Amino acid sequence: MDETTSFFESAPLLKDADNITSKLTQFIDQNSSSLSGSSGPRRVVCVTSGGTTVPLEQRCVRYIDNFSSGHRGATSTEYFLKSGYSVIFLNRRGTCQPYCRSLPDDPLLECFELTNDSCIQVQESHSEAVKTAIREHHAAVSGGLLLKLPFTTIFEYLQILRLIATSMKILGANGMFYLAAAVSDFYVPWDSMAVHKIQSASGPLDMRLAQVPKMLSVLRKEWAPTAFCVSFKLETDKEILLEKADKALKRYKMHAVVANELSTRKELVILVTDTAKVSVYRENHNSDVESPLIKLLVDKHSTFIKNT
Ligand code: 9Z3
Repeated sequence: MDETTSFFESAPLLKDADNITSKLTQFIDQNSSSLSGSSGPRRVVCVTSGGTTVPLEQRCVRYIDNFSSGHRGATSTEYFLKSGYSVIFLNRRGTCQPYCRSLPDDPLLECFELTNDSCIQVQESHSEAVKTAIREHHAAVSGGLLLKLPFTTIFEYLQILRLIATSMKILGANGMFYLAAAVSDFYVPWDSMAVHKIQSASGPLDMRLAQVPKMLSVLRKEWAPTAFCVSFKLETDKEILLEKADKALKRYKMHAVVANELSTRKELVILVTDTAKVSVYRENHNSDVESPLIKLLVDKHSTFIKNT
């Protein structure tokens, strides 16, 4: 049995799989039969966002996590929607959500106040931000243009990604994958994982982590062979970033790889394709690097559709 098959066969059953599949079928049916302005059939992008956790116990008390805030995925989702795409937002529970960036960290407690007669009202200082967030989010969700699917663990993430990819197959070249989630490279296979909380009385913990199978290959070859695929490469050492991004582009046959360095990821990304490496900067401190990045990717996707 290959690594990918054994990952899925031993993964815990995805709760809610039927519900997710029916939401996906409905979303894709609706979007594949609708037109986007004058530019032909509506394009659908799956944006992945936030980090995956790696549970250490089946009845999970402890897990390994990573830094990802979900800002890239949430911001990019807004720009894809603005560009006329429909978005399947596969996001880590509790991370940054589209249209919530201009709200305070605890919007419920910080945006609202009680009036003298115990009614709830929006505080004047947050009123514009709250109205815009509600209006734009509501328009996207109720218009059938944004489907949000949450995950927590690496098992949930990869199982839902597979469901999304296989349901997006019918979109052909109009489908895009924008894989911004920070996916764990290592995990504890479910069948070798402790069932109960690991006991500290047994002394120091030695643990061997298995490698997560490289799903980018499987996505390109089997799950979504006709879609436009963009993956991300993150490094902390900028000396090796471009070389690694180039390797990923070739090894996984991506159409583009977005290379970014941890400390500058909000200011600069480098779009690597087989013909060029383009540095993409945010315009100023108040703008988003995702704005020019999504513009470039939309153009590349258009060329890809034309040539397919
Ligand atoms: C990224 O590189 C994203 O841009 C960030 C965004 C995770 C840095 P934030 O969520 O950060 O806005 O805080 N995502 C991909 C990271 C990743 O795991 N890439 C793998 C790799 O580098 C390939 S799939 O090996």
